[in-house]
Amino acid sequence: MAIINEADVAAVVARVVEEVQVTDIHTHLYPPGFGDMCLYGLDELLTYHYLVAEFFRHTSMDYHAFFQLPKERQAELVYQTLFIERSPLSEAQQGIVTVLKELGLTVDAGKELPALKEQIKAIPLTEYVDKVFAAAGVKEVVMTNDPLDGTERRWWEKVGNKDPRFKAALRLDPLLNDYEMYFGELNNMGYRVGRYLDNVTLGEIRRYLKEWAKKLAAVYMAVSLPPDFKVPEDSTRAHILEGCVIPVCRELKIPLALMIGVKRRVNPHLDLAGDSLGKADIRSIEYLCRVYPENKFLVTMLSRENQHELAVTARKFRNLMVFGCWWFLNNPEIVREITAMRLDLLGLSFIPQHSDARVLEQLIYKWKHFRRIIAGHLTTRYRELLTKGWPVTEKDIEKDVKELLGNNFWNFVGGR
Ligand code: RAT
Ligand code: ZN
Repeated sequence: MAIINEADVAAVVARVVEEVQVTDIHTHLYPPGFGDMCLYGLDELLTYHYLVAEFFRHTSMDYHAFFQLPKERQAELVYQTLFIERSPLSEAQQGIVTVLKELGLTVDAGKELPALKEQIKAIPLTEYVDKVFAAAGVKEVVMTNDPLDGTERRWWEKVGNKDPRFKAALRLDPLLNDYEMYFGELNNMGYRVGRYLDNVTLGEIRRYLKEWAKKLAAVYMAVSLPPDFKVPEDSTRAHILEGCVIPVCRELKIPLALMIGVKRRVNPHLDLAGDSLGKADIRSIEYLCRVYPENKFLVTMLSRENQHELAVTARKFRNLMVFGCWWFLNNPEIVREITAMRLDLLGLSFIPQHSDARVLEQLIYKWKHFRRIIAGHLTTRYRELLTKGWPVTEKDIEKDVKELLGNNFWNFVGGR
């Protein structure tokens, strides 16, 4: 295949990045077969907790009064405040505008919300899901699945997932972070666990993990953790992690995803929008990767201050795969900075982004915005190679981009 000219690099990279079909390794989406759990449409988009937090910056409205309103009314208030009364400049606001554009919706001069909703409603759901996946350039998404949530569990028991584009991940937050509150739910599900972690209880927790990872066909297990997360430690969380989660992941040969640095409910009145972040201690990741070389760890951290040491730690441990610019880091300037640093330190051996989409159409803007950034960085790097006389072909670029946005994940998980 022909070697690319320096003058053509930007266009070739842009095309390859545009065309690649992404594996989105962490979302909160559900397949259309899961009824109300599958969120889509403008009411859901406008009440995304990222936007709700921004709405409250501009209003003195009582928190409780807002959350009591029907979703449609909440969406109208957010739209009026963040899109009509002022220009939508933030990343989450820009995201809505990108979605409208990419779906080909017509925004009339009055920017009328009902008219926009009508245009979406006109498309049948199954067709709509296909349209969104196509517009986002996404091949498949990994969900966040929690059998300890009764509503979700019933979907798995009664219906199951029939859409192969949606892969499961067994989420462990209640088990690891709130065991005291949830061991009763495990009893309800037939697991003979107690409040204290004796051998019977640990064995039953392992049985729960094994059975549900298999039932879901989970591609990995995952947990979000606070900034003060520490292992080893004499705590319920650390004992369940080392005594149950790690051995079961090893036995099933699936990675454990650690999402570290979230401070839950800093402002509980804000509900999901009330979480914040803090810097975590990298030594716990070093410990896990060193002591459990047969286990695989997918890790993302929420604090900007942790990013450099996390990338350096991945240079030390091949069982550590860094992924994503998570949540408050998913803003263009920060994504640009983190992605450049990871390319410098790790070459192609990381997973640069995930969407964290909760509402279907968010796939469109999260990936559209990220593609622009990764294309910029890759263009600069290939241009440098050509300047130095290193030949680069279109095939080389295609292979690299596929590695970053899909193959790195599947190879780490264990191939398919
Ligand atoms: O990004 C988000 O929507 C957060 O609320 C969290 O869901 C976070 O991504 C998580 O998975 O805990
Ligand atoms: Zn998430």
